[in-house]
Amino acid sequence: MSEENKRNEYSADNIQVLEGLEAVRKRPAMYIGDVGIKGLHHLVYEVVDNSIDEALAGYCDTIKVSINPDNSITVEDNGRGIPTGINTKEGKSALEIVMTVLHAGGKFDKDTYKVSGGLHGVGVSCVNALSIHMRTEVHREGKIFEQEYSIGKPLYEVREIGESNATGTIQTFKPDSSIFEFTEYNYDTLAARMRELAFLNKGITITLTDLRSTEGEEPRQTVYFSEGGLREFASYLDRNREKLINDVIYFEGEREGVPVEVALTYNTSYTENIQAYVNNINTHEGGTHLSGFRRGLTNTLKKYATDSGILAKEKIEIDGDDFREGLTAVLSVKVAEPQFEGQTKTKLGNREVTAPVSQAVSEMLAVYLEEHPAEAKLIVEKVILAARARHAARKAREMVQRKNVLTGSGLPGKLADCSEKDPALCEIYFVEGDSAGGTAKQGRDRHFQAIMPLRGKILNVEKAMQHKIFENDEIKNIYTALGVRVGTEEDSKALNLEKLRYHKIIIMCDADVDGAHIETLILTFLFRFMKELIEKGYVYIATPPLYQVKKGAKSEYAWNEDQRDRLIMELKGGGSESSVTVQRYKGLGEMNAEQLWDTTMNPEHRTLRQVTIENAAECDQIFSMLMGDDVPPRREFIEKNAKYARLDV
Ligand code: 0RA
Repeated sequence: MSEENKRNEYSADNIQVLEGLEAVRKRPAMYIGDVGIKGLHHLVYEVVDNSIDEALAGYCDTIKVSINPDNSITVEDNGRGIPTGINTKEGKSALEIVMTVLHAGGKFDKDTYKVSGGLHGVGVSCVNALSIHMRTEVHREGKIFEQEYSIGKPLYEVREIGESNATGTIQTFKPDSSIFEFTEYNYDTLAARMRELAFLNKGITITLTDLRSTEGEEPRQTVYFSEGGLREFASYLDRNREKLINDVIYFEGEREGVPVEVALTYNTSYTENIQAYVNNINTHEGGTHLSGFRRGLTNTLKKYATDSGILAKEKIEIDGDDFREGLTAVLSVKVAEPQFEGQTKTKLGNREVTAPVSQAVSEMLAVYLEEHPAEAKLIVEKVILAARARHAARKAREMVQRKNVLTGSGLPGKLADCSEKDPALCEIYFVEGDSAGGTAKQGRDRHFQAIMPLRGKILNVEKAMQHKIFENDEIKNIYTALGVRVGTEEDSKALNLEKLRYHKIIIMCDADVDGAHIETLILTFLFRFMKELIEKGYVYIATPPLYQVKKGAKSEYAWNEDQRDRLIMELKGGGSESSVTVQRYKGLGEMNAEQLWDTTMNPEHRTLRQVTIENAAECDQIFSMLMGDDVPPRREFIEKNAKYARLDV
């Protein structure tokens, strides 16, 4: 190849590189999911993932993450440092290539077992492309190197700036505010992920520090470190539940070349909480590894129950679900080339993973049951109880359904339905109390808005057995109005979503403590029995205003104290103070139909908060804590998070 050709090829490559990062900026959501609060935090996870990979390769044990005063992020590790030498093919520093070429992350080190992927694994160059400024510092070979970038483009060539006898990589980036809807980081969101990563990768110390506005105070800092890995993760998830057995049953090893780590325990609740991870990514939608887990669990418990003779007396048929009531488990597998499927790409498709996981679970469980007959008996008895409850629940449900057929339309009598029939255009408001329900009925646009008043506190599903849940009037009203089935025999989690009658399900409660409680009760029911509705983004919370500020015929609404005070100032203008009146709304009932429409129901003015599941492991725990038996942690949480608890679920 002539010199000339080589040059051309080089520049062609160059153009492609530019196109690569240009594409990231043009369609950021394709690379990081979205440009909202989630995507913003995703950038951090992406950078931390690289340090975790270095730790998994065995070269790094400390990662420090800081939120800087300007909401930029610094991630520092003590790994080998990204190589800085000139890459002969590209004629550029390896560091520059890692930072500016799409998917160039692990290219230089094929021998190490690199397992990042799925939602993450888009590479640090994506973060760079979406940052108004980024700086990388590398300590390596006794020296310190640096390079800076703006929207992914190097500001200068990699340069040497000093000497160092340590090794490691320090990445600092500031997300581009012209790309992201929000640029303010949430400590608790990052903390939940760092905690999760520490449990999933035992032995790594991850420190999170918030360096923003802490006049006079020490910066907020949390150090995450787990010696026991998933064993400790399972205990952590169950920390507010009552234990059925004292132990966490644990396995770590490799089966058929697949690294598997799994921990499980049982509590006295009726809910199942299995968190399954592939390459440190929570696979909400399950997949082949989860099937393996379930198979291993069911087979081994069934065999034990049969062999031990406990089952012989029972004339009851045991179902797969029965083995998982009160189960808390964490499963983590590493897959070299994961195939992620499903709506949110969080379902593992690799068939070869099922058998190794099933084997691992069977082995560890068989050994445990053999060695702990007293605990084994407790577990089997709980399974039998679950089976009995399930049979009772089916009977109750059949009764309800038969009754519904008799009443004609099958819709609850209290539902004020809308006239539109296309679910995509329809909304349903679940409204606290009959009187607010009446106001909402008058205020709504009946073309597309349906109103379903709920009387007082609905049943706390976290504390009730299944048959009680389906017999409860308000719960019945919720699921019959929605049109979807819950808790079928085959699979309690598979909703018949094609029957869903509304694509916006809006919970509208008073803006007070009782309202918050009812909101949480409804959300708990939806989370436990209709989780898909939340996952698909159909569930919203209405936000009625807290204040009305009035002067003469002029009236404005405020949703918080700042807004209220600003309105008072505005309306006062030069006029006398006494002419401005402030009304504090204690409940929806204090608004008339027109006010309710204007502030809370009119799509042009209202603010709906979409309910999302940010961190599945934390979410389960928050619901069990909020709704469970143990009062002190609940009180503590509510006091600490009074304003945010409802936003974060
Ligand atoms: C490839 C090769 C080597 C290190 C890394 C990647 C590396 C990348 C990141 C990203 C954040 N922290 C990191 N630490 C290391 C080293 C190859 C060698 O030294 O032989």
